Amino acid sequence: MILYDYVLSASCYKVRLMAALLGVRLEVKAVNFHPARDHKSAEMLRLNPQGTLPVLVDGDLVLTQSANMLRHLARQNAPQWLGEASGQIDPWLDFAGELNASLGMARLHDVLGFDADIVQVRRDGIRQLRKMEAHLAEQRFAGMGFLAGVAPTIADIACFPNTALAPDGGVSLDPYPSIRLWMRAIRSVPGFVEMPGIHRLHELAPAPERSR
Ligand SMILES: N[C@@H](CCC(=O)N[C@@H](CS)C(=O)NCC(=O)O)C(=O)O
Repeated sequence: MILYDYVLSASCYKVRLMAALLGVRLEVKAVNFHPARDHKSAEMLRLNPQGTLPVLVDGDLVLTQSANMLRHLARQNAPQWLGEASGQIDPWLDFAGELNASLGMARLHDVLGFDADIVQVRRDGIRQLRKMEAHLAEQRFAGMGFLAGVAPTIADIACFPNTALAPDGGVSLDPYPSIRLWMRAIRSVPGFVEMPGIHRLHELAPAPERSR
């Protein structure tokens, strides 16, 4: 499986993280998203006319949406990551798309100088974080540490990166204790790998072998 990847992209990291947790080796092809904008090159547009990263190629199958990539990896390798009912998972995959448009865009604005209505995207992100905080607090009272139950699913992997990177877009995570506990739980899952800005839980432990 080939992943067209940019190391600083939260959406690409979702796929690298999922693959690592499942022990799936990916052939990672680095695309110079910034500053070269190679994701808009003729070669990349032939692969993905939407001109976005990540792109996952598995034989004849070309996937251009990270949510579908997570579904694909889980279906093939560990269906328990799909959760007990898609009705509990799919709304969170949509929610992850909203986080990408708010917190993700705020970060691209602050880190890479992207054009954005920064006040609006931060406001949207804070509204979504409050919603996630309320849900995770309820989950915790019910004895569940993850978005859709006692075990992590693709819903958690989809929502985790843009949440964890929120401070890079000027949005603090200090007001959200349940979110911070949830992030800690994700970072504790065996096989967890980091990206720039998201560290492993035990920073002093030896780095796990990367799944590539
Ligand atoms: N819906 C897509 C969105 C991915 C996305 O936002 N990718 C960004 C990079 S992090 C991108 O390629 N943006 C194109 C651009 O800004 O030119 C997914 O989840 O895979």
